[in-house]
Amino acid sequence: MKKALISGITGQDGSFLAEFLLQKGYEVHGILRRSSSFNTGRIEHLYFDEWVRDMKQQRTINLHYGDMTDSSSLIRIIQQVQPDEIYNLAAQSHVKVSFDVPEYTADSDAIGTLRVLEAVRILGLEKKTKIYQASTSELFGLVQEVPQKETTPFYPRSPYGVAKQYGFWITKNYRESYGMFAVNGILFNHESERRGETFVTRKISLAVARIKHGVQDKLYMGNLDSKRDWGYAKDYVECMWMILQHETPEDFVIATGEMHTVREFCTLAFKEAGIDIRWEGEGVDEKGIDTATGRVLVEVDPKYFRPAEVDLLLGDPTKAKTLLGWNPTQTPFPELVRIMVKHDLEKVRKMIANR
Ligand code: NDP
Ligand code: GDR
Repeated sequence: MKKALISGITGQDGSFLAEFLLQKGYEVHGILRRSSSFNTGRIEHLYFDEWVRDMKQQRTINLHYGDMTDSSSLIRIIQQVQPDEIYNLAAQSHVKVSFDVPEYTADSDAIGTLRVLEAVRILGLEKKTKIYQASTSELFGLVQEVPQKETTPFYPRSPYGVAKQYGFWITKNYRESYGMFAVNGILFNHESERRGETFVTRKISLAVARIKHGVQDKLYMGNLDSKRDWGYAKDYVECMWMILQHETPEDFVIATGEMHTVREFCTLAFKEAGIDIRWEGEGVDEKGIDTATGRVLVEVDPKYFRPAEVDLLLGDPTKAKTLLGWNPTQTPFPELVRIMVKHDLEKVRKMIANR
């Protein structure tokens, strides 16, 4: 039985990847960081106490306390688990927040990656353990070419992007220096019903659900013109695994090849909830108005603007399609919006019912 270790297992991608690997028959281990409140909400269904495990004969995940900023914990966990595959997904992953906590972001996202690579080397596991590094389209930042592919030059635009650029290069450097199977998936934005609530798509789907159920008046947004290549997270974790199964260690862009504005996401999300909105005004004065009632449902609040913005991201997934056989259009954009809004309408409905 193959063993996989996932850092960031409690996050959006980590939870989907854990499910995927369990289904593939892996023994799955995850790194859990200490938190004063529960941070296992996305993986509770995969994690039972020992006695429940025995009773149900169910395959479960194994959790280990550790932190990306703590080398000793990473070395200890990797030594204990002796993983065949490490998926390094843990990160301070919020771009705007990285402007507020740049040093911590560099520590966890850049040096944290180095710590994982070094731990594997210190433990002499270079030939046994394959490493997947969660790289990002934020590396392209101020885009030098449209669409972006594996050869497009990087120009990160945030402390997060800069930290992830270090993570990208140190992964490649350890591959070239020590012959390790250490690879980057350069993933474009991917969303789901498990997406963190402060990322734009989930912020919208939750607000739409609350507005529909009458428990929120308005949605305040940042840059509505921003364009992203949005895919479904569940499809993307499969590709992480495929990248590690490829015969040679290579970096891959993973994207849908389709781009939409934040405004389009909003319009479609409201439509899913049966609300048609039209847009009036420009810049900070732009408003999304309910065409049926004339109520203002969306306004712009400059506090959500970023010191430096990434205006557009559009990926070219040709390499992943050709070499890995990955299908980038499994979940088309309207379907992604539908999944998220449907989920949040039900979530808010239940919340109200339980009051
Ligand atoms: P999330 O923010 O949902 O999850 C991040 C995970 O990292 C959580 O499990 C979090 O723990 C953990 N974590 C954060 N800091 C530390 C730390 N210091 N030590 C240990 N664990 C830590 O991110 P996603 O699942 O969306 O993304 C996964 C990875 O992929 C990230 O590295 C992200 O930067 C990258 N990425 C994401 C994309 C996307 O569109 N989703 C696109 C491209 C790259 P906790 O639950 O306790 O907060
Ligand atoms: P991003 O995702 O920065 O691309 O990083 P996010 O959803 O935060 O922003 C996407 C775009 O929407 C604009 N925007 C807003 N964003 C947020 N969060 N809140 C708002 O109110 C809002 N209004 C407009 C942003 O300015 C931006 O242009 C995500 C993360 O998952 C990273 O970890 C990952 O590496 C990249 O995607 C690829």
